[in-house]
Amino acid sequence: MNKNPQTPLVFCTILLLLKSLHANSHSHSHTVCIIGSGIGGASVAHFLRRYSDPQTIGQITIFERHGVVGGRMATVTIAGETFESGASILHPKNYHALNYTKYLNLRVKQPKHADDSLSLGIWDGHKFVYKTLNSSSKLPIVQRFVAIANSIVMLLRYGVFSLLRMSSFVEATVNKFLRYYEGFESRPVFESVEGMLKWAGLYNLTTRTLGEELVNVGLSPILIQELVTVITRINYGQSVNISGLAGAVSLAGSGGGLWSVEGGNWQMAAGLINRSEVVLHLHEEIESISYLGDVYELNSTKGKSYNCQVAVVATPLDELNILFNPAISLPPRKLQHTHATFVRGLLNPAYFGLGSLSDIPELVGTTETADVPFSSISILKEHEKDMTYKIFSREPLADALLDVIFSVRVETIKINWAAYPHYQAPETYAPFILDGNHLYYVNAFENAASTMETSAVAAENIARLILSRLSQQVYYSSTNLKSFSSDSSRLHVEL
Ligand SMILES: Cc1cc2nc3c(=O)[nH]c(=O)nc-3n(C[C@H](O)[C@H](O)[C@H](O)COP(=O)(O)OP(=O)(O)OC[C@H]3O[C@@H](n4cnc5c(N)ncnc54)[C@H](O)[C@@H]3O)c2cc1C
Ligand SMILES: *[C@@H]1O[C@H](CO)[C@@H](O)[C@H](O)[C@H]1NC(C)=O
Ligand SMILES: *[C@@H]1O[C@H](CO)[C@@H](O)[C@H](O)[C@H]1NC(C)=O
Ligand SMILES: *[C@@H]1O[C@H](CO)[C@@H](O)[C@H](O)[C@H]1NC(C)=O
Ligand SMILES: *[C@@H]1O[C@H](CO)[C@@H](O)[C@H](O)[C@H]1NC(C)=O
Ligand SMILES: *[C@@H]1O[C@H](CO)[C@@H](O)[C@H](O)[C@H]1NC(C)=O
Ligand SMILES: CC(=O)N[C@H]1CO[C@H](CO)[C@@H](O)[C@@H]1O
Repeated sequence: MNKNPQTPLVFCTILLLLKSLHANSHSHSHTVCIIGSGIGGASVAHFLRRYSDPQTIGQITIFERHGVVGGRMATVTIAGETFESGASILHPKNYHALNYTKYLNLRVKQPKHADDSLSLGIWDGHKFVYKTLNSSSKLPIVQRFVAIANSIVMLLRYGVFSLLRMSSFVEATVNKFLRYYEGFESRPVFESVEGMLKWAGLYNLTTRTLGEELVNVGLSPILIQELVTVITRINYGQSVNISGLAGAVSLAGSGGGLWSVEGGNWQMAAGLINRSEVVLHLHEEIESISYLGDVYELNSTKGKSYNCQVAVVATPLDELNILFNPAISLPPRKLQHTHATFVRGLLNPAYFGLGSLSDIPELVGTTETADVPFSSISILKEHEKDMTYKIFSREPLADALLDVIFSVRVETIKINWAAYPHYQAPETYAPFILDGNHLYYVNAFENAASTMETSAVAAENIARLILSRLSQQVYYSSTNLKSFSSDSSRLHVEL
């Protein structure tokens, strides 16, 4: 068969050539350190792997100060059952989260209530200014009738046109956001949050407050003061003084088709990290990041030191003491703290001036007033004799106060979240590239809106930004590696 004796030799030469090429390119693969294992950090790792090869991106290391991954996606166990304690709901058009769920074989969980069957009351500290009827009937026809009656009450109070204008404002904003899922041909790599928002037509919404924006589009003042305020207080713990964009995102999170991941949203981060060939360091807090000329040196509180060519900050820096060398400068930003209190027990109807427990709506929202110590109370689960509730508040709830609001309290768990930015209008933004080199900041995007999906969208852009800037660097700095650099510039064009 082997008529040409030279074939084995040629074959060997090719093998050697391939091997040396491989070794060469490997010496040019870049190491990446990511600080934070929330959906932002996990998404950066995922998209770096998806958009590049091992010749470009070598080892990826994620540092997490806590013993679990997921960050603000976390669960709490009360009365033997597990609930989301941080980020809980996803929108039907959160396409990265949907893709993650599919890719990781996780299951979608629908909320226990169809949207029109959840009873809602708006509490102003003295009375319910608005309350849906409670239908205890199991007959579908009765439920349907109650739902219609509730719709009529709502339309009468808030105005048909105001409600329609509100929903078209939200829809228009969601549609603009969908541009971030466009392909690489039409979607550029963004070097700044402003650029990213302007491209999608969302920037102006961050220059005015939600209140101003909604008055502008013609909403009735009562709709803004009641229903809209209830929603921004639940989702961001803040008033309608948040930016129009954060407000639209908040309102979108009160519509239909909402979902979560069965067993906990944190599994998205866990799964992405598991599948992205990441070296994960749990219980390891980074306390300093120093640029040494060609690498970043990350020191941890364990006294260890790690070198990486690319460093990604995937956590809000506002309440951290990471030492940057050289120093970086960020616009001031405060985080809104949300206290999530989980109670197994029974609410006290007398607190709400009501005669019986079943008169208390399943979701109690609140207006913007100093007279209410909480933002919302909702029923997570009805047990045989009592319930599990979730309360959001801006300040911690003292036990003495809880004993006034509840007539029975068997178990209480309190969590203080540094939850999301305290929004303002006009917003200012930290840069995505913190030092002009390869130090990146995913959570600069949180001033636009803070959600699991926006973190994923920002992270996807950061992954593209890293690859695009690395390929430019290689292109300009290595003239001797022709094939590699031309490959990289092609990568740049594709990205
Ligand atoms: C109560 C609450 C309710 C919310 N509800 C929703 C909701 O319904 N839907 C929604 O989409 N979003 C919601 N959000 C917002 C959502 O949780 C966040 O936008 C999102 O999870 C942020 O993800 P991240 O990866 O950017 O940051 P994080 O999840 O905060 O991850 C950062 C990680 O970095 C770690 N870290 C910090 N410093 C260091 C260090 N020096 N060294 C090592 N590790 C470090 C932290 O421990 C953390 O794990 C809610 C948030 C809260 C608090
Ligand atoms: C979701 O996954 C599909 C299939 O892998 C892919 O075609 C699509 O672009 C992904 N969507 C997003 C938003 O990444
Ligand atoms: C945003 O506002 C500027 C200045 O008011 C205006 O010129 C521009 O057209 C607006 N852009 C959008 C998308 O509305
Ligand atoms: C909202 O902003 C207005 C104007 O700055 C201010 O008067 C009002 O007190 C703010 N409301 C809240 C609840 O912060
Ligand atoms: C990690 O992913 C693999 C599949 O790639 C799976 O078999 C394994 O169970 C996963 N491990 C965890 C802890 O999720
Ligand atoms: C980080 O650790 C290294 C090695 O221990 C040390 O030389 C360096 O000074 C440390 N950097 C900072 C900023 O503390
Ligand atoms: C409409 C409706 O079903 N209302 C009920 C709400 O709950 C109270 C207390 O159980 C009942 O008395 C009402 O009839």
